Amino acid sequence: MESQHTISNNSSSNSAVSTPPRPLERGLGGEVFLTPEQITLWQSLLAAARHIVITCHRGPDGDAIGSTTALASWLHRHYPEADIHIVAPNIFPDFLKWIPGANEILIYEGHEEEVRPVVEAADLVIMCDHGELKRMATLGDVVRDHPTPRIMIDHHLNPEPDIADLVISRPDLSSTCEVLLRVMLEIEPHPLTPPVREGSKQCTEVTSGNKSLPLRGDLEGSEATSIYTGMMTDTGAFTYASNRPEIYELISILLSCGIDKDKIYRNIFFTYSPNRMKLMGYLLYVKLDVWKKAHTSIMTFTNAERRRFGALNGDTEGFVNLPLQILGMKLSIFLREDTEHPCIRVSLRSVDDFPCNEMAAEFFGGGGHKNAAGGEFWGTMDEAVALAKKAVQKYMTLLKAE
Ligand SMILES: [Mn+2]
Repeated sequence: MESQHTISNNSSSNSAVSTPPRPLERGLGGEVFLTPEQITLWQSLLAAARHIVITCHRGPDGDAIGSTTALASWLHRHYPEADIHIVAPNIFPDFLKWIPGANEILIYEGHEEEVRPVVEAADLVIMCDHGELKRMATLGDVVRDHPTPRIMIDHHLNPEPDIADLVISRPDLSSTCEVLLRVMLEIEPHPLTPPVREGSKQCTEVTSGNKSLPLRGDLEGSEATSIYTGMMTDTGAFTYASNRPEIYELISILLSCGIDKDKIYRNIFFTYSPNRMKLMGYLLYVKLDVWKKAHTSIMTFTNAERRRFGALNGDTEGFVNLPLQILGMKLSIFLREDTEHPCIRVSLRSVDDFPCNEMAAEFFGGGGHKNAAGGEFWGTMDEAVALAKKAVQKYMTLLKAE
C-alpha cells in the first residue's frame, strides 16, 4: 500500500533508560507525536469509514484487550454513525474479562462462520498491538485477503512493511495503550497536556471529516481504565520498560479521568485460583533449574502436569517472571508444551541489556522485546531444553558478566 506514514524510533530498546536526567520542558517529552500528515490521514480514513474492525494479536494480553476496547469506545464517541467491532483471533484469559467493553469482543477461532462476514464487511481495519498479520493466525489470512484501508497502532519491533496505510509504530514505548493514548491526546488534547507545538494554543475543537466536534478534553473513565490496564500489564506493573518520565505524566492524566489504579492492579494480579497458586508452588519447588554461572534459570511445564493440576489456559501467565526475583538472575526461560500442537512454547524474560528478542529469533523462530520475547520449538521437551542450553552457551559471555 502506498502512503506509509511511519513514525518509528528504531531503537531496539524499550527498557530502562539509563541516560542522565533531562529536564521536563513542556510535558510529555515536548514531543510532537503525530505529524500533521498523519493526523490528516487518520481523520480522513476514519471519516470515510462506516464499518470499522479493530483487531489484536492471537493470545490477547492486557495491552491487546486494553487498547482495542479503549479505541472502540473512543471511536464510538467520535464517529457515532460508524459501526465498530473488535475481533480477537482467539479467546483471552478470564482475568481480562472485567475490562470495560471486553464482553463485546468477537472471537474468530471457533466462530469463523459468524465472524468472517463482520471482517469482510469492514471498510477500515485498525490493527492494535501487532505489527504483522501473521500474529493473528487464521484471522490474519482473512484480513490479508480483504482489501481495505488499514491503520496500525503498535509498539512491536519490525512491523511488516506495506500492510497499513497509516503506521503508528513506536517500539520505544511501553505498550500499545501508551501509543494509543498519545494519539488520542494529540487529536483531543487534555487540559493536563501542555501544547506541544511551538506557538500552538490549546485547541478547543477537533475536526472530524468536515464537521467540528467540541473538545471534551477528557477521556471517558472506562477508556482510561482500559489504557491503564495495558500500560500496567506490559510493564509488569511499571517494573520494567517504564523509566521514561512521560509514562508518569500519562498516568497522572489517567488518574484525573477517575481510574482506580489500585483496583485495576488487584483485578489483574490478585486473581489466582487455588489450582494456579499450587501449580506455581510446584513449578518453583520441583521444576525450577538454576544455572548459576550463566545467571539463567529454566522451568518446564508439560501437558501431563497441566492435567494433574487441572490448570486452565493462562494459568501459567507470568510464571516466567518469577525466577528473575533470584539475586543476580539475568535470564529466565519458561518452556511449556502446547495444548493443541506438538510443539513447545518458549518464553524468555531478562533484566538490563540481555536481548531476549535476539535469542528468541535465533533459536526459537520468534521475537519480541529486549526484556520479553517468545517463540516456539517443534519437538520434544528434552530437545527444547537441549536447545535452550545451546542458546545460553552462545550468549554465555553476556550472561556471565557481573
Ligand atoms: Mn503490547
